[in-house]
Amino acid sequence: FPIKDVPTKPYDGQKPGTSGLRKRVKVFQQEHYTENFVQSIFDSIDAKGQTIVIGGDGRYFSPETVQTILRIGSANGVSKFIVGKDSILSTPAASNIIRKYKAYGGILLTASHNPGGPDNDFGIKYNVSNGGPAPESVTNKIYEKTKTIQSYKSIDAPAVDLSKVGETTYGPSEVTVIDSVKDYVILLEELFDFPLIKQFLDLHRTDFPILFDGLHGVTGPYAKAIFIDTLGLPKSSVQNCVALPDFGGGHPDPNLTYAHTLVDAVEANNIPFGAASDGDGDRNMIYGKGAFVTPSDSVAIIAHWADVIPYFKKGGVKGLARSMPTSKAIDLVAQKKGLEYFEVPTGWKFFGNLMDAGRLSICGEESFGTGSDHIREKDGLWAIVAWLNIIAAANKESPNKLVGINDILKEFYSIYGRSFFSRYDYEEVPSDGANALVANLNEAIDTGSLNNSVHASASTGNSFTVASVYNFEYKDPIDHSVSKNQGQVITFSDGSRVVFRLSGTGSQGATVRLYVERYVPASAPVSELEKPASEGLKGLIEVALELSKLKQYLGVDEPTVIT
Ligand code: VG1
Ligand code: CO
Repeated sequence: FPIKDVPTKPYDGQKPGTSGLRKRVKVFQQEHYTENFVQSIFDSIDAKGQTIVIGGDGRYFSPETVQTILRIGSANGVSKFIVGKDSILSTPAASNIIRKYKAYGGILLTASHNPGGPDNDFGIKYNVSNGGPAPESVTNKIYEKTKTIQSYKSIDAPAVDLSKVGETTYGPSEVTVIDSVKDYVILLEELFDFPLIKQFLDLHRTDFPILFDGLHGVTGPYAKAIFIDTLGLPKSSVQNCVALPDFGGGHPDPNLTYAHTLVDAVEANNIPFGAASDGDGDRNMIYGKGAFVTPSDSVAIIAHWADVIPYFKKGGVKGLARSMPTSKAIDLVAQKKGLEYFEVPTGWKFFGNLMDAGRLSICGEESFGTGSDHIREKDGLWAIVAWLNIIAAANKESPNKLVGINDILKEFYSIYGRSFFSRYDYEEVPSDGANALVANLNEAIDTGSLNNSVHASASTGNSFTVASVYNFEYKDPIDHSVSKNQGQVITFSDGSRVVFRLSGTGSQGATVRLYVERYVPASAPVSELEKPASEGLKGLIEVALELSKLKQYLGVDEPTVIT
C-alpha cells in the first residue's frame, strides 16, 4: 500500500465554527475540499501510532467521507480506527467511545440539527482525547493549515465494509467496526436508576405513557434499545426512529417549531411526557401535554434533583455551569446548594476543561443542550432519561398523586423563583445587516450611550432602565485562554437581561440570535410565576427590539424560530 502525495490547493472559509466545519454537501463534494480539511486535522495533531474514532449522525455523504478519512488517516500513520457501524455514532456515543477505549481523538461527521441530503448540510468536527470538542487552540491550528495546504497523503486501499461489525487489516492500519449502540446503553445503565424508572412506567402504562421522537436522526436505534429493549415499553413509545441520511426531508432540531411531529402527537394523544432529540443526538426537548420545559429550567431542575440520580448520589456534584445566554436558574441552585458555578461562552467545548479538573458535574445551554461529566458532549437521551429518573423518584415520594412535568416545574418556581427565558432566531439574514447591528451595539458599549437610559414598552407599560452594556469575554480558569467577542449583553436594573449573538453553526448568510431573560422571585403571586413565557417577556422583548433597531438592520419583521 504505497502512500501517495496528492497535490491540492487551499480553499477559503474552512474555519470551524461553534461546533466544527459545516457547509452545504455540494461544497464538501468539490474536488479535494474534504480531503484538504481532513489532512489539515492530521497536520494539527500527532496521531501517529494512535487510535482514532470515526462516527457521526449517518447523514448523506457520511459513508464516502469515512473512507476518505481511513485513506488519509492511515497514510498519516494512524494505527487503529474504531468506526461506528454504517458510519453511525451519535455525538454523545462517540464521546463515550473515545473515552472508554482511550482513543487519541475522534472525527465526527455531522451538521447536528441542520437538514441533510444532497442539497443540504454536511459537517466535520474533531474531538480530542477527553471525548470533547477540540478547544479553540486546536481548531485555529486546523484553520491555519487549510490556508496553506499544498498536498495530502493517501493510501490506495479498498473500501472497508462498514455494514459488518468486526476487525480488518487496512494497509498499515487496523479498522474495527463496532456496534453503534451497545456501549452507550451500558453507560446510561450505570448512571441512572433503571429499575426505578421501569417500575414507575410499568405501573403507569395507561396514565403516564411516554413518546420519544427521533426526527429520523441518529438517536432512533439508541432510543429503541433504551425504551423498548431495556425499559420494555410498547413500540408506540417511539416514532420516527429509523435513522435516514436526509432525516426524511425534515429539520432534525428539537424545538417547538421543527419538532412538530412530536408536538402534534403529544397534543393529539394527550401524552404526559414526550421528548425529541436532534440529528446527531446531543440535544433534547422535554414536552408533555400542556407542559414545556425550557432548556434553561431543565438543567437547573436536574441539578436540583441530582440526589435521586445514582451517578451523582455516588460521586457527588462538584459544580454547575451554563453558557452565557442560558438563563441564570442554575446559578440559583448552585447558590442554594453551596456549589461552585460558571458562565462560559456558547459551545460545549468550553465545559471540558472544568470537567477534567473535577470542578463541574452538570451543565447546559439554552439551545436544548444538557449534560454532565459522564462524557464531554451534551447528551440528548441522557437528559431525557434523567427526567424520567426524576419523575419516577418524585412519584415514589408521592404515592397518592401522579406527579408530572408541570408539578416539577411549579415546585421548582416556588423554591427558586422563575427565570422567564426566550430566544428569537433570525436565520439566513444578510451578513451586512447583522454586522451593522453588532457594530451599533459595540458603539453603545464604547460611548456609554445606552447607560441609564429608560425604555418603556408600549403594550405592557413596563419600563426598563439599562444598568450595563458589555461584550462577553471569557477567561478559562484552567488553561487561562481568553475568548473575546462572545455576544453583546444588556442588563437592566430589575435584573432582566438581553443578549445578542451571531450564530457560528449556520452555513448560509448570517443568523442573529436574541436572548431575553426576566426573573420573577418566588415571593411573586402564583399567577405571575405561572404565566406563559411569551406573556412574562412581552415588554422586555419589545424594548430589546426597539433598543437594538434590529428590524431596521436586518430588514425583517419576524424571527424564523422562537424558542
Ligand atoms: C448553536 C447553539 C449552541 C450549540 C451549538 C452546537 O450554536 O446556539 O448553544 O452549542 O449550536 O450545537 P450557534 O453558534 O449557532 O448559536 V449542535 O447540537 O449544533 O452540535
Ligand atoms: Co446536535
